[in-house]
Amino acid sequence: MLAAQEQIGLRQTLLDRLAEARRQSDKLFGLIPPDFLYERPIAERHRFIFYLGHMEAFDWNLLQGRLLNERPFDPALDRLFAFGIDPVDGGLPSDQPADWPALTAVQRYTSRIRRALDAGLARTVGNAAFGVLLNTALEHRLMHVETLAYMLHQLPREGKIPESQAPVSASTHWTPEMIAIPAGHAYLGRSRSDPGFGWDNEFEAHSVDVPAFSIDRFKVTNGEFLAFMEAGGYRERSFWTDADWHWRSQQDITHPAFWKPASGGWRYLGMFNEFALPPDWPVYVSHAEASAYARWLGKWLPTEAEWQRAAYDDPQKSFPWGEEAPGRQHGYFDFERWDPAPVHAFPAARSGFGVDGVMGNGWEWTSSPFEPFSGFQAFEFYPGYSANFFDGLHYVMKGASMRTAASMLRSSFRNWFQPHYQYVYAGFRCASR
Ligand code: AVJ
Repeated sequence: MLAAQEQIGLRQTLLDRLAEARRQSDKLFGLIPPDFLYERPIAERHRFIFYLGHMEAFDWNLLQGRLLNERPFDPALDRLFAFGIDPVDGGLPSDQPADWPALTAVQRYTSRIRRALDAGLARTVGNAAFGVLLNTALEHRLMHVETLAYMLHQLPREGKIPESQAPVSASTHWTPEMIAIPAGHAYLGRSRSDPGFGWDNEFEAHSVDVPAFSIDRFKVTNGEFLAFMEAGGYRERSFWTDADWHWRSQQDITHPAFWKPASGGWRYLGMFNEFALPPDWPVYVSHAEASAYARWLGKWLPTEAEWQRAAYDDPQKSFPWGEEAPGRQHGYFDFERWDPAPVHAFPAARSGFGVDGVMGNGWEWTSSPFEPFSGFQAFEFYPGYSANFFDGLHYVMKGASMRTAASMLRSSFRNWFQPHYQYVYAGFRCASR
């Protein structure tokens, strides 16, 4: 049992972190001119206006009955804004802008909720679930701040108010290579006695035997991916699984979503402007495109266990590089930049085995379908968070992007997406024997 004083300190930290997460989501919405809030830049996702209501509705639906003993806030809106995950292949949402409440009504709803929540949270005392519930609310919001960023990325330039971003250092000499990882254990998951928060899918801690393999020292770059395209990779049936080929053909996918054909080459679609393709930035592609690239080279995407072993040679390490808290020298994450940086830019983040850039600058696809670890138990207060996606149709991503909050840089964090989704800030590296 924590001393009362310590408990109050943790409580205040969580309330401060919720306030900071709200600042991040407000900032994101501040970049979208009101006219564009009813747009749906990605066919599979909701319109922006949904997410504006959703983050508050989620907090209210989660916390009101459990911490505050209050009733539904506005039952119709609480329900309208309750759920917002991408449907898998086939089902696209068909709602129209007019199906959604006016902006002023949504804003009234969200500010009333914030006020009621804050008043209620200030009154709660000694509730054992406070920590896990607050972490759930604030990490949920922070994940949406990331998914909103890649939605915003797909809007035309007129649809966003540009922000400046840190410049990236000019390219220095570097050579892609593969690193040999000796056979050994990969340490996955987290234990219920570990300090700090983890989502349901992060439990339990366990180790997996991983045979020796090699892995790319750096994420695959735009320049390397261009060679695959020029070799006809998008047209070569044998590089693609049946489902991936079907998707590629049906949607006529011929290049990464962040690239745009131009006379005499390719342009890169940055968050706020476009420019010549940066050859040494990580390529962001779907799982299907990443897998085809790996097959072209006779390689594969690392399994979740292979990735974990390459990143963490020692289960005691908090981060691939050791114990130092994540900072500027380790990469871009925690909303530091809108666009990526060269794959070789952060030697300070090198893992014990010598693998570069595993945290930040883009998530990394693995070949592992998203599945529960042994000992998995869904959160009773959020049963579908992970369990709804244990369907063999989603793949684990590890690492972090420029738009991933620092709290999610923990080694046990698992992200996942469907394989035919090109819009996430997700790249990959290849593995081989
Ligand atoms: C864990 C990022 C895959 O956005 O689809 C947000 C997170 N779950 N609201 C998603 C999530 C419910 C989820 N990802």
